[in-house]
Amino acid sequence: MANALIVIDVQNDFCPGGALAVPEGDQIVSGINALMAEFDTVVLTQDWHPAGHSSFASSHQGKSPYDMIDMPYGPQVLWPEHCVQGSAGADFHAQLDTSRANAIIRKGMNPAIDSYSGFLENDQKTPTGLEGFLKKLGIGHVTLVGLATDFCVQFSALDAARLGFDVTVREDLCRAIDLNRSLATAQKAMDAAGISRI
Ligand code: VGL
Ligand code: ZN
Repeated sequence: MANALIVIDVQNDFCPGGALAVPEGDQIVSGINALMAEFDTVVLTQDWHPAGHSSFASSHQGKSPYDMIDMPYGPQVLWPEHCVQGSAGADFHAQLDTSRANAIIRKGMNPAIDSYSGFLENDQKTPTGLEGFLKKLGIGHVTLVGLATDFCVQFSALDAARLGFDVTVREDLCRAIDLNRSLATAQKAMDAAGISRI
């Protein structure tokens, strides 16, 4: 079975200086570029929200970033405004080698639903098309890297495992937000799903 590398959300807003900066988020870029050479298929995901997206604290009166709210699909963390479509913050990190990407999957475009995973939106129902893209290419194993380990990488990895892919997360090429021990919680969930963390 063929392998694919999935590079999650290596975008300016998730790097130091960005709107939702992940500590050391920029330090994984050169390692990811080098790893691309080992894969025939490379997919990049790009968080791509319309202005006023429902995951932004600023879209909810009286709410602050990192508060929780109940959405129709379940609990949701509220974030600073980030990765707004067409903004510099939504661009890939300038050093990321985007020339190797077979596909770029954009997510979080529905104003009413957040999307951490590259496969399914947070309602756990609406597909992005990534599953079909990979399966049509005969890909059975996916390796994930990127930002952030405990949100978009974790949810992409769990969906990939649920959809029948063998999944490896290269934790050395990921960095975490770590809100309320979310990194340890994510690691436990990934272990329980049979995902290899290396
Ligand atoms: C992400 C929070 C909000 C991520 C995206 O890429 O991990 N986190 N949107
Ligand atoms: Zn987002």
